[in-house]
Amino acid sequence: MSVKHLACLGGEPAFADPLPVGQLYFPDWERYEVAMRGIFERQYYTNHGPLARQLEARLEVFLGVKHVVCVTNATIGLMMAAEALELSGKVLTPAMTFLATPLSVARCGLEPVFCDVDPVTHHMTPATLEAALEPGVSAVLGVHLWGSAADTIEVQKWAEKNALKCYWDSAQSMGCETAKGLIGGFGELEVFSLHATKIISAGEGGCVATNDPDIAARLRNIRSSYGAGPAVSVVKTSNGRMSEFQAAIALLSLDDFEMNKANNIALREVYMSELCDIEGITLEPLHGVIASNAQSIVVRVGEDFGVSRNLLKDALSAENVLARRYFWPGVHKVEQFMRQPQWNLPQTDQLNEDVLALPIGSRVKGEDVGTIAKLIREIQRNGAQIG
Ligand code: T4K
Repeated sequence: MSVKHLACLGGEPAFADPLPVGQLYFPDWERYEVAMRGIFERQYYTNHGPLARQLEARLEVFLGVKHVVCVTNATIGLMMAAEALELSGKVLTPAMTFLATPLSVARCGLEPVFCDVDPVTHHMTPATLEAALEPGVSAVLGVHLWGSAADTIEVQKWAEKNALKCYWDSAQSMGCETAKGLIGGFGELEVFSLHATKIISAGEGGCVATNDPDIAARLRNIRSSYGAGPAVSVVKTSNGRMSEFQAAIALLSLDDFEMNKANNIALREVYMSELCDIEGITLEPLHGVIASNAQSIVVRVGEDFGVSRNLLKDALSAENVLARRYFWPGVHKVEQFMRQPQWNLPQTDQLNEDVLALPIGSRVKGEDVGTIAKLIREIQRNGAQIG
């Protein structure tokens, strides 16, 4: 594949079809068809059916927790979590996250308070939490990004010292492990996404993991009045149910987790060797994990690259390489969450300007990574014309 003539300078795109950043793995049609046939034969389509229950049992083993409650998506799971934990007032959470994190808090009538992150790991620390703590905070909502992890134990210790509840937005962290245990069993509960862009996918889906039977019972009663198990008193119920169709896809995706993880790791290695000599491009290492799902490739675009991060993104996009600025604008810059005086989050601001997620997952091949690296070099070489 030739990258002689960049598409942003009038050439043909290097890729005929878009290369997205998400995992976007779906099993072979034949396996999917068998699973769907079973649902149609049983004529049981949703409301905590046999496949949703099977998925919960398998995820309990996979995540090493006592209870998994499958839900429609992680955003709803996070909202149900705040209700199940009976939070009030303010929730302290990093601004370096996807919009769903603070939205889930605000949707429950709570106020998100943003903390900064460590510039190297991109994650919150006791020091960044301490700097942001203010009266009225009742809980910490931790976030793990990119297949890395925050220091769960230190964050929890800090939360306990300040008499705060601690729960985790682990939307991106399915199948990750820290030296202190699998992601899933930390804090009061952890919420995972099973969106199509994630390593285990239900197309659209999520789950909440907890070791606390009372929290699990509240979550099941908040999720639905159907198949909830013993009724317990909850403030509100909702509809966060996972359909049998979603559960069927997630079960097949779970079967193939190791294969998809190995594919991600192999692609990551190609990226490492292809990008290592490009001045101004740094592939962010994985932090805080002894095993990662490796589901994201995140680079920092430094000034010495010579082309701005935004121009690089646009130039790649013209080649059908759909790089993403996770997260831009920062959630603290979104109107709903702005404050006066403005949030003082210099490390998050910097990362929001520098970081770019590159394609990985089932649609990407090793040779594609070579082409992406060549494109990045070409874009750098032609910087004067592009900028
Ligand atoms: N907390 C955190 C920390 C999260 O990262 C997320 C979600 C959540 C909470 C909430 O989880 P969910 O409620 O979604 O379960 C994507 C994902 O939609 C979102 O799940 C994810 N995080 C976020 C980081 O990224 P977008 O809007 O940036 O991209 P999206 O979904 O439009 O697709 C990405 C690329 O893939 C595009 O180039 C289009 C392509 N694509 C996407 C889909 C879904 C396809 O080609 N086919 C597809 O079916 O949000």
